[in-house]
Amino acid sequence: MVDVLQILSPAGEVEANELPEGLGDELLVKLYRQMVTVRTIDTRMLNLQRQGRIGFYGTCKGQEAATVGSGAAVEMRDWVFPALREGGVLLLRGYSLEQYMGHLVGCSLDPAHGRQMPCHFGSGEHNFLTLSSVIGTQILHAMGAAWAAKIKGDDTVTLGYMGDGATSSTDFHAALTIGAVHKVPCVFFCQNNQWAISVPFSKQTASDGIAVKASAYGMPGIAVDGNDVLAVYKATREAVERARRGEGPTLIEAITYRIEGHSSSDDATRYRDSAEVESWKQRDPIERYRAYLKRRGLIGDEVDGEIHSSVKQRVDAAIKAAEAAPPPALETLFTDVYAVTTESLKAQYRDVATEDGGGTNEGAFPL
Ligand SMILES: Cc1ncc(C[n+]2csc(CCOP(=O)(O)OP(=O)(O)O)c2C)c(N)n1
Repeated sequence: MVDVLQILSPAGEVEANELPEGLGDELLVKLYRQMVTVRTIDTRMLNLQRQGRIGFYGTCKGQEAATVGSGAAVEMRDWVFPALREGGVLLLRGYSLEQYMGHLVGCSLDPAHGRQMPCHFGSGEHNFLTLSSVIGTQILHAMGAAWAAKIKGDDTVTLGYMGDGATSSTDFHAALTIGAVHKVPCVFFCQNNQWAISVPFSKQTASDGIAVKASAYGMPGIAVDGNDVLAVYKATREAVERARRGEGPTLIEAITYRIEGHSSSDDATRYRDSAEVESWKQRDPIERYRAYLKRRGLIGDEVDGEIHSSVKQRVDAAIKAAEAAPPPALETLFTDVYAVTTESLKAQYRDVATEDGGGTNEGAFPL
């Protein structure tokens, strides 16, 4: 059995001197606020989907520590290549709640102008690729971008996420092989949430976890308690620093659990035992971290209540703004195609604008 890095005990205690470097009081509380934000959004979004107000959603519930802890360990100049559940990392990087809700609603606040599958956030401005539903592809992209950075002499690191299911893809093999051979500055981060839709981890691989696979590729492999935000932060931070020093990639396996169904289209009660879900709920990453922060005196009931209510207010306001916003402007259908809009696209715009009266200025191309 491989050693699993853990800093926070299940009761939320930390041994003296075990706190990772660089984690000051402000960042400790920020991590908590961010985990609460992700949980609040997920709960609301699943409800909104059930009410028919958004089309599709996949939650990160249970995986907040793995997501937020790893996302906080990279710098803004680094690039993130998410898998399916890392929208919270994009929020950490400054993407607004209005953009987040706008994307889910598909309105004019959506930076993708409603032309992306819902719950597939991305933003070039935030060095964050679009969430990847095509399982495994982003692992190669993360490796390739890191390799490019190395060739160019940038000191940028890439963080490539994947689920346990993605480790069975050929892209995983290719990315880790090439990444280790060329010592690229990439951190491969596997969120082992025990299920790939209805396939349990025991059917995914017969190996003793994912981290052990790293040694065959020629890189360090770290197994970490994915419900322990401090351990996740430490493991990722060290891997990022190692990559930045030119020492090559690291594979991190965060051992965690997907509490909800795979997505809003899934009924997980069809294939897994509720007792298993209940046992993981007992290891809730937010409860555990809250116990630690309270014990340290960094938050009390009052501050905790303030965090929850301010997050709720901000989420409510963002939903309201997204639902009130108009659809994306008609001309974006044409202006988003090429850097410079061609004459034939301008002519098509004029036809459509005249036909449906939806253009900003009938007959004239707006840009
Ligand atoms: C290349 C490819 N194969 C199959 C699918 C169908 N599919 C969608 S999600 C999923 C499971 C993903 O599991 P995992 O990588 O563990 O991520 P998780 O959903 O658990 O976060 C599969 C097989 C897909 N989207 N892409």
